[in-house]
Amino acid sequence: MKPVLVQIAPMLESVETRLGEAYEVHRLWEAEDRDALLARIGGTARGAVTNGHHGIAPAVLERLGALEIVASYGVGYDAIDIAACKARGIRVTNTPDVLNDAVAELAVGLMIALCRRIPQADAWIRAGNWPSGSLGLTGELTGAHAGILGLGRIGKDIARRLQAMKMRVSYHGRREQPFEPFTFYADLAAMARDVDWLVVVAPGTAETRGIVSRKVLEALGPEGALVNVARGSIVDEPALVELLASGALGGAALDVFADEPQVPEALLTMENVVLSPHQGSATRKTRAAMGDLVVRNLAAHFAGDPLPTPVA
Ligand code: 8YV
Repeated sequence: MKPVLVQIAPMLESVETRLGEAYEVHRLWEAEDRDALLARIGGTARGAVTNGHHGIAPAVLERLGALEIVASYGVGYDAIDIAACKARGIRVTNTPDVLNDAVAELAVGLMIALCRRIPQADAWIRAGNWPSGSLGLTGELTGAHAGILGLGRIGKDIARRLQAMKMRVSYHGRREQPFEPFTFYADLAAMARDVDWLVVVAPGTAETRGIVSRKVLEALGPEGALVNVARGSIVDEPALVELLASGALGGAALDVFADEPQVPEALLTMENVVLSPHQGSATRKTRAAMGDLVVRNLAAHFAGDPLPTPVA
């Protein structure tokens, strides 16, 4: 008999096919009556598959009495109650490293898009404006100073790419990393004051909630820009919107938001903002690698082998 899995959110089709071959998969998000499905499989589902955005709701976790493992298709596990899983002996896995390049690439792409006004340029040509005018001059990344909030695995990949763009790179995090060739700031607001770009790539935790505060955004200032490829919860979003509108903050390139998929309406009409719908890891190659890790974690668990990438 195949082990029973509950799948909480969609994944790449090829990964779903592999899961279907090895497990009896129940697709929770598609169920007409989720309550009824949970009642039916609550006593037999040994695994749950989810993603970084959906995680697993406490009310769902509670209903799955036979759960042994939650395998998440993403690196961030802020939407999974790790303590509750640990208390019940439920293993949790994520997909670190395989998405570093894709997320770093998007971070740099958003910076170039914002700075060189690529979305505006594209829209301007499409609107037939070129024969009768000029788009005007833009800023440039070369020579500018970037501050990375969270010099973890993805943060380092962003930092290296920004160095290749001939930028100066500093960072703020819980601790100094003396072997990294970037300047450490113990104080986030002090770093924000000194840099042109503040790049948020820290994990979404209780500690990082709201640390990009109004004070930090004001320190970044009218010539500064915020980039967020991590979690919306890290930034005071109402303050961000207000400061962008007043010009007290220069610009923002955002892949993540506090209440996804809702985006503050005011941002939609702002010229100094580039928006992206949480696409950091969303490439065919990276999603396939993430899916492969999910499949391998589950297979290891059910074979009684060590988990490739356990969180808990
Ligand atoms: C994805 C992410 O949005 O890895 C994460 O933490 O936020 C993203 O890679 C998601 O987990 C994939 O569905």
